[in-house]
Amino acid sequence: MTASAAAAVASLTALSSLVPALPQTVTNGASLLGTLSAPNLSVTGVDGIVSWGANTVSNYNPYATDFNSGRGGPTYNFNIARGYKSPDGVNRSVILVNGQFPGPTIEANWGDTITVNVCNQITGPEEGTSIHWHGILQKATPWYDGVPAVAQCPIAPGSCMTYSFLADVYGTSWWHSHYSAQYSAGVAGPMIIHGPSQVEYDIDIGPIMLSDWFHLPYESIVDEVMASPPNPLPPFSDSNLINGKMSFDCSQLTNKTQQCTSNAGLSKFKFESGKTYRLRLINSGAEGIQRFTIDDHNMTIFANDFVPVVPYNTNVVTLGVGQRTDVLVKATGAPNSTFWMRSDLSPTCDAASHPYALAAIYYEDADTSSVPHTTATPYDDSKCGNDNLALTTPYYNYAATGNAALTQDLTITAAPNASDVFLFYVNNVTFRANYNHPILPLANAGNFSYPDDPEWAVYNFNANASVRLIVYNTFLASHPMHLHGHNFNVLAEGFGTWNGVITHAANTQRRDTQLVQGGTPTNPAYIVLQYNTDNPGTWPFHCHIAWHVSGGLYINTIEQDALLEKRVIPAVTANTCASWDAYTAKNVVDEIDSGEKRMFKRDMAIARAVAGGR
Ligand SMILES: *[C@@H]1O[C@H](CO)[C@@H](O)[C@H](O)[C@H]1NC(C)=O
Ligand SMILES: *[C@@H]1O[C@H](CO)[C@@H](O)[C@H](O)[C@H]1NC(C)=O
Ligand SMILES: *[C@@H]1O[C@H](CO)[C@@H](O)[C@H](O)[C@H]1NC(C)=O
Ligand SMILES: *[C@@H]1O[C@H](CO)[C@@H](O)[C@H](O)[C@H]1NC(C)=O
Ligand SMILES: *[C@@H]1O[C@H](CO)[C@@H](O)[C@H](O)[C@H]1NC(C)=O
Ligand SMILES: *[C@@H]1O[C@H](CO)[C@@H](O)[C@H](O)[C@H]1NC(C)=O
Ligand SMILES: *[C@@H]1O[C@H](CO)[C@@H](O)[C@H](O)[C@H]1NC(C)=O
Ligand SMILES: *[C@@H]1O[C@H](CO)[C@@H](O)[C@H](O)[C@H]1NC(C)=O
Ligand SMILES: *[C@@H]1O[C@H](CO)[C@@H](O)[C@H](O)[C@H]1NC(C)=O
Ligand SMILES: [Cu+2]
Repeated sequence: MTASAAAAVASLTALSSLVPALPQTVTNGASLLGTLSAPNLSVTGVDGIVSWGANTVSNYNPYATDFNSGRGGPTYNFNIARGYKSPDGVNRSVILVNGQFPGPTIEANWGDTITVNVCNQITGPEEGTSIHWHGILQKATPWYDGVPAVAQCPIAPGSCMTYSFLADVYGTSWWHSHYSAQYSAGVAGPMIIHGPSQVEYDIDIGPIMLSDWFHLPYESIVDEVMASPPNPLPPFSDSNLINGKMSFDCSQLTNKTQQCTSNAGLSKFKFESGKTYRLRLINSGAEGIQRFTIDDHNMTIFANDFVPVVPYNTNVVTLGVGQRTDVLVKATGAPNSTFWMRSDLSPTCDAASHPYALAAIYYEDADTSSVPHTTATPYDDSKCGNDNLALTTPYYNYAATGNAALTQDLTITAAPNASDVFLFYVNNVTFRANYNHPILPLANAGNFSYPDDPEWAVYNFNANASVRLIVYNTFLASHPMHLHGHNFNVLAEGFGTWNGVITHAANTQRRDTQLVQGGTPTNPAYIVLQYNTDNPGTWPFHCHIAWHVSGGLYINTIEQDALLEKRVIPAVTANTCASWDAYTAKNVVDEIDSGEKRMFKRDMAIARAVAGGR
């Protein structure tokens, strides 16, 4: 712990009471998350559906069952607009859905159809947007995956788009903007799909979003990331939030002109002695690996991402960006007790100025403004990766089916380009989005030739029935690698060259995001992933660190191209391109960023002005 970070935690624990200095509306807008009024979620699903129909337990395997409840599902309206919020007491410009930070929680039952009307009301300045439903397979609707330049054009300023998709898997996830690093400005929220559970618990305490936080607008961070030297360091996050809340010590503020209030307020949770709780942990941050602990309490992990696992006990949960873990916690404290819940941006793995997030847990007889005096659980911070693969076994067997039909090596490198801008490369290609020509409609029309090749970074796997990705990371920091449209089996991880040995070959770890550790060109770190290409579509595979995506650490995969050509894409996709084309015809686009981002000239002017003031 650095001296200043320790001092910040000490100043909180030294308080005589935890009374927030700012109202919830100023820190989090219309969101209730992190307050004692946040509802517990129903343990019997939306509308109290306790029985999952005629499904037998083996049919609960979400990856072997195409389950449609046939009962429709919820509709949400998302209005995306700029605003100002002070989640940690520092007032900054944000972009929010319905004025909420974190954004609204989507809740549905397994097999329901989720409909979301998304309207882009981002002005001053305007920019595009698009929402990705992280972890949803989108087997019936690959065009609703929400990645601009892939499944659709960005939703143009002033336009709306309706997404409608099956809740085809169940568990804990989140939705977020996939336009550049826009989600780190606040465009993200939980997505809970209720389904069968292999464990029992009394209370579902709901989503717990863990996110690093920056005091600058995301555009200026992207600008810094994409700038030529002297800017060799990654951007350091300024805070760490639990459900969008943490208190920042204003004496630590680097930009003294920013409006800051100390003791803004922490997230609070209620426990009742003797009960068992379900916590849904989500790393919704931009960069950092989170280490989640609760003082004097152990946890039982029973799902990773959308994959139920054989329960195992731990005292720390590690989450790379994009990952989720469901845990059970036994409320073993006395009725009058209080404890700290903590999430640390890993001191070993992350670039964080104030890495320690705190929230308070109050048992039923405790005073809910009292300050916990408990001690942090020590943990092993040496591995910038996930729990060892040998620890994790999917609850439903989903072994990789033998040797894959196609093996694709993917080597991650990082280097300055000819203009001295530091970029990431996968097999020597740094990705650049072309928002006006998404590859899904092109592939559907039989067009697999890309005018700007190789920068669209497309891997067409054709009709190969399964694919094995061997990802070698020669960069010193780890990457949370996320595949859309699938959960993959994780066959192995290590350093050097994979020797072909599979961990738990009969039933390997499985999820949609997996950390590959940091490596070097001579001793790269690797992960070996395998999946069946049973989802004709265009599926991005990328690092989930916002700044690394901006730097081009991203590829597009196409699978079952012949089947994809036979599908009928609804007009809504073409409509996004019609309005985006009309918008960009009137607004000059300046391509300063190699990732999921095209900045407009005036965004750039603002970003440069902000950066210039430093
Ligand atoms: C959630 O459940 C806890 C019991 O664990 C209870 O004390 C609390 O009041 C509930 N929260 C709400 C908002 O009902
Ligand atoms: C935050 O800053 C904005 C822009 O300066 C200002 O309009 C808003 O009132 C500030 N918020 C608070 C709570 O002071
Ligand atoms: C947590 O688990 C460890 C290992 O099983 C055990 O030693 C420890 O006492 C447990 N702590 C609590 C608070 O239950
Ligand atoms: C909690 O209750 C125990 C047992 O009655 C008592 O010893 C302790 O002082 C109480 N603690 C607080 C914070 O009230
Ligand atoms: C990338 O470039 C290096 C250096 O030119 C070369 O050795 C390597 O084979 C290339 N890798 C791929 C996958 O093309
Ligand atoms: C394929 O699409 C690209 C991008 O829109 C276009 O430039 C090219 O002409 C198309 N090729 C064919 C054969 O239609
Ligand atoms: C599998 O992929 C390889 C390499 O891209 C390709 O040559 C082959 O045609 C593909 N096989 C099928 C059945 O599509
Ligand atoms: C280097 O990358 C930046 C950012 O993507 C781009 O603007 C610039 O044109 C690139 N330089 C060269 C020589 O390709
Ligand atoms: C400092 O904060 C002020 C007020 O939010 C802002 O206008 C300015 O751009 C910031 N400067 C830097 C260098 O971040
Ligand atoms: Cu990365």
